[in-house]
Amino acid sequence: MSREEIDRLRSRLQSARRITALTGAGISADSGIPTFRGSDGLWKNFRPEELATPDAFRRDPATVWEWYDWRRRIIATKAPNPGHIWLARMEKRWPSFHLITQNVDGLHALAGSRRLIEMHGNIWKTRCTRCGVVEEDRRVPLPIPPSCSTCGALLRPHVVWFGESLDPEELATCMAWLRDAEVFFVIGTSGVVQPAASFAGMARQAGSFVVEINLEPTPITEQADCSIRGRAADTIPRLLGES
Ligand code: BJW
Ligand code: ZN
Repeated sequence: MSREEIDRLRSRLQSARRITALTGAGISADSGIPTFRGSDGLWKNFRPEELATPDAFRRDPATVWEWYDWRRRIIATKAPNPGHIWLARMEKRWPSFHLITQNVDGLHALAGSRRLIEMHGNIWKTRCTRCGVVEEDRRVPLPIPPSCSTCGALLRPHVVWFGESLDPEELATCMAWLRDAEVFFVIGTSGVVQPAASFAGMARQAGSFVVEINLEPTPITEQADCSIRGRAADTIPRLLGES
């Protein structure tokens, strides 16, 4: 993207009042957390689509928990990067800035974002398969498989797997935020997992100016008004920073 295009986008941001951003694994890749669909996303030759499902958990909860435990060990050593930090700062600069993330790593909250929806849940929470109690659990490593401190039944990660519904209230709030946005950012997502993959199209249809930030072209690219090729941790500060 040329300097003039960046300047035009920066001035559009200055005058915008309502901004929403959707993030995916690419923003946390800059903190050293593997993405899902790159070769670094593979774990013991399983694809995420084979592990992030209720069927896989029913068949073999220990293997699914081992994958989550592996990811928790990695995430526990990582910190928010300038991309997360600048998105958290946007809340202060724009009274109507909202953030939607597909990531379960908790790094946006750690960076200070509060007007935030973690639409696929949080890897640091567990949910009981019998009594449904949701608890924060930061043990690293976990005993595998972990069991409920209230009723003793098997715990599962408090995340949304393929074939499961998102929280309907949270989804309704996401829809309101994206329809309302004058500028809608789509950052570091491959744009293949629904319903998040449809958000850019919906925002555009509702009149938003859609800006994609990604290392590579994605199915979102053709729906975006502006597509920036680059690392999230460099590009976000470049767009929002003072210089
Ligand atoms: C960088 C970078 C850097 C790298 N800087 N960029 C309609 C049509 C077809 C199918 C469906 C449909 N509706 C529902 C479905 C089924 C399914 C689905 O979408 N399937 C498709 C794969 C075909 N969706 C669901 O089941 C969803 N549920 C639902 O819709 O309920 C209603 C319903 C149910 C059943 C039938 C119909 C309706 C739930 C989806 C839940 C997804 N869950 C996961 C796991 C969460 C827990 C966990 O983390 O373990 O969420 S899967 C995984 O993918 C995870 C991620 O959040 C999600 C998205 O991944 P993301 O973020 O895009 O990561 P990557 O790795 O794919 O991409 C990284 C990108 O970053 C790349 O583009 C890089 O280039 C870029 N990048 N470094 C900038 N430094
Ligand atoms: Zn229980």
